[in-house]
Amino acid sequence: MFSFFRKKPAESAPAPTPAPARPPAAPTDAAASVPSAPPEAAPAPAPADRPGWLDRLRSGLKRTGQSIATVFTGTRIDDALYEDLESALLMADAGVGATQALLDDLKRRVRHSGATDPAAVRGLLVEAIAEMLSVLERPLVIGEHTPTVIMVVGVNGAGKTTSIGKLTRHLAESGQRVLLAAADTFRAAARDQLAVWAGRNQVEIVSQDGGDPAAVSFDAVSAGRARGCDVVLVDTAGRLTTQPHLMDELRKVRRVIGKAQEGAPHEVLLVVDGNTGQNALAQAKAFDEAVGLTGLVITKLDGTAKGGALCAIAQWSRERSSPVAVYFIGVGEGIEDLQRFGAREFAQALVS
Ligand SMILES: Nc1nc2c(ncn2[C@@H]2O[C@H](COP(=O)(O)OP(=O)(O)OP(=O)(O)O)[C@@H](O)[C@H]2O)c(=O)[nH]1
Ligand SMILES: [Mg+2]
Repeated sequence: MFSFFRKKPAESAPAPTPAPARPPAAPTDAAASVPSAPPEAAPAPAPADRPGWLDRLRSGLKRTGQSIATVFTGTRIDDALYEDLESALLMADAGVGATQALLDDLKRRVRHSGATDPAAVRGLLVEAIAEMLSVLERPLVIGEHTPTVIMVVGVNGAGKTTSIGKLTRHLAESGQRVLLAAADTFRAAARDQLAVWAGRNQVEIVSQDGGDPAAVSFDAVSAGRARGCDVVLVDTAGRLTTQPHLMDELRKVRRVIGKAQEGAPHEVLLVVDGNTGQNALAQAKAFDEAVGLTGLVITKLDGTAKGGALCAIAQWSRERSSPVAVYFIGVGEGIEDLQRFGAREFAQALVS
């Protein structure tokens, strides 16, 4: 059965310990706290939801897929087919390295299978892409730590706050006690936006009027520990990777979270706009260098011609000592439009 995330019980189930002391900060306003159901009650989203979002992914990636699919409309498997495929993959932002690796793998599969029909080669391409992307498929694990602290980063407008809102819905519906940290302190509107999601999902939020993002994060993680929350989600301000002082600020947030809870944050998620194309890889590398990523969320896949960029990200992820996962993909603005990433589903949608 499909599950949105994996719940792992804490090894020694530590009782919530008092948070370390910090010099007094600006007042914190916490919204209503709703008692949560036991974690064991965690239901997965109804499988009936799946076709809807898959259709949206398919139609979103159509612009990527059409150019790839037209490669296989001929009658012969020849050099021209492979050349056209190479161009189509590059146009879809798969990148030079991943494109070459896919072509080599595909040719090997064609030889092995003895395929003579371009339509069969298309099926083999789906297999090759699915295998390449499989390194990115891993569920987000909640429950190894209390709370599990998830820091969310990315460039401006990537979809961080919206993705946090949607993820909160899934977590809250599964009986997880969630606390949101409004560490985007640049704009009051950012705080308000997160507060709307907190209200919608009836979860707690820690925010400050103005103030320092690291201080808000510290307060939130400390509050999460003291209140026995399962998950603390830290929303940070969008930033360009080319602005060193903003990347330094993010490093500080990460460091200070570690002071509030040893070993935290447990996940550092980069939210990437699916329309970003090849630049997605550059973003991943820059944020990884600054704060050490554990996973990605790719948003706006309901309308992009750049879906191939995931192949480039998969190649990069595979080269790391601990591969970065794509935990979720966003296929729309609605609350149900955040879904777990599936390599095969994605490969099929990309080549359909
Ligand atoms: N179509 C579509 N729109 C999305 C998706 N995810 C987010 N959006 C939209 O993208 C816009 C920006 O989303 P935010 O969540 O505010 O982005 P952000 O990264 O928090 O932005 P900043 O905090 O300003 O850096 C909003 O209009 C969202 O509704 C998605 O998966 N599909
Ligand atoms: Mg935001």
